Amino acid sequence: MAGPAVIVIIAIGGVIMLGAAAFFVLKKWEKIKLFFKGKRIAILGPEGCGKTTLYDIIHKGKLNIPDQKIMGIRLKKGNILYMDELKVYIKEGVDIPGDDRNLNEWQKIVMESDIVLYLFNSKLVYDNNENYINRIYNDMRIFNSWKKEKKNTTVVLLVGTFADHIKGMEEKNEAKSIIKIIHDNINDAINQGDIDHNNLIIGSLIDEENSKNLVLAIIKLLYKKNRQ
Ligand SMILES: Nc1nc2c(ncn2[C@@H]2O[C@H](COP(=O)(O)OP(=O)(O)O)[C@@H](O)[C@H]2O)c(=O)[nH]1
Ligand SMILES: [Mg+2]
Repeated sequence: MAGPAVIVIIAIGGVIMLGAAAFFVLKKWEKIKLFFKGKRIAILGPEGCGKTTLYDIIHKGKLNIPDQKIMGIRLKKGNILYMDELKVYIKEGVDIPGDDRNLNEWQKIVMESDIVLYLFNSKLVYDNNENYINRIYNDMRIFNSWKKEKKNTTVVLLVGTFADHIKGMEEKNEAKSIIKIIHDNINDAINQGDIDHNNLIIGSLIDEENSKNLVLAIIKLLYKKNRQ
């Protein structure tokens, strides 16, 4: 069996191809560091969606960007991005249990963060799993009610993981229609959370290569958003 290769990480609003996000982040690394310095990031989401895995990468990860030619420009060999240079305060992913337990704790975490990375299993959303989608909807509804109440400006990014479990994601055009289905399936949740429709990234944490691309896509999206 061929190993999983999810080579496209897609953000609504644009396909972030393998390499393109790496190129962007490498080029802007100094500015990106300035942007992220001191930011408080929380990783939340249902159990098993990859929070601890992502935390480990952002907390202490090293992203090795291999020698490659992108858009006609050859990157230098041996570029390593050290994630701890971002100097973010990152809260290890906390499981949101899907019921009303610990609501005060979630509220505190959401309200005290500049950025919330809300992870979810994109395969379950793609399969239109009603319970799972309702649950995301509910979480977004609650987040939004807190945000409104406190006039809070926390940015919520929806990060779908487990794209490697979806057949067809390794092919660019097919991946585009898959992402559209995922987007449609959580459209109500996005609206309920009053979340920017561009704040949706789908990828995988199955291996180093995929994780790297997902993290780069997250960094690129957050940085670009800030520049708008
Ligand atoms: N195939 C696949 N496995 C993943 C992905 N993300 C996380 N995992 C695995 O799922 C399990 C749960 O991940 P973990 O980070 O502990 O999830 P948490 O409960 O949200 O902290 C671990 O065995 C991970 O290696 C993914 O995108 N694809
Ligand atoms: Mg965990």
